[in-house]
Amino acid sequence: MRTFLAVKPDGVERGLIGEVIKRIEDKGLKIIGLKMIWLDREKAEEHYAEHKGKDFFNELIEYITSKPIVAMAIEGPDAVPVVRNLIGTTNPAEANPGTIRGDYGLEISENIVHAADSQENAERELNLYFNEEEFQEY
Ligand code: FUP
Repeated sequence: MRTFLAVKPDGVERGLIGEVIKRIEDKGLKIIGLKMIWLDREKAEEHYAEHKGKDFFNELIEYITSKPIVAMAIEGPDAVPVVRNLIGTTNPAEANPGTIRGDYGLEISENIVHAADSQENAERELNLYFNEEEFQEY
């Protein structure tokens, strides 16, 4: 199974790219695609389309376009739920210690990482950030 993860602007700025990669690799998952990109507003709104109209939407778009992100395609058994468990719950203040958000975050608006929450969203997000030929099978 494949999933999509991104280190968000606060994670990039705080120098947590390596820490996030380390946790994915330590778990035994395989990174098959990796790139740093600076989202424009249009792409950010497409990514977060499900949240359009919510009170935090504008702040979310401003934040996710404020600095580069690091996008990853990850492969492994049950990759979608396994990666969701690695990152922890959405609000870092409530996320369990041992998870990325639980260990490094305090604010819901700056929660360090994003990961797809279903197989359907994983496919959608992988297609948004990568072309199939960019994946390395090894
Ligand atoms: P997640 O899948 O864990 O990233 O969480 P959601 O898809 O529910 O939310 C997407 C992003 O919106 C979160 F990463 C942070 C932001 N958000 C807020 O800023 N305030 C909220 O009340 C909910 C989400």
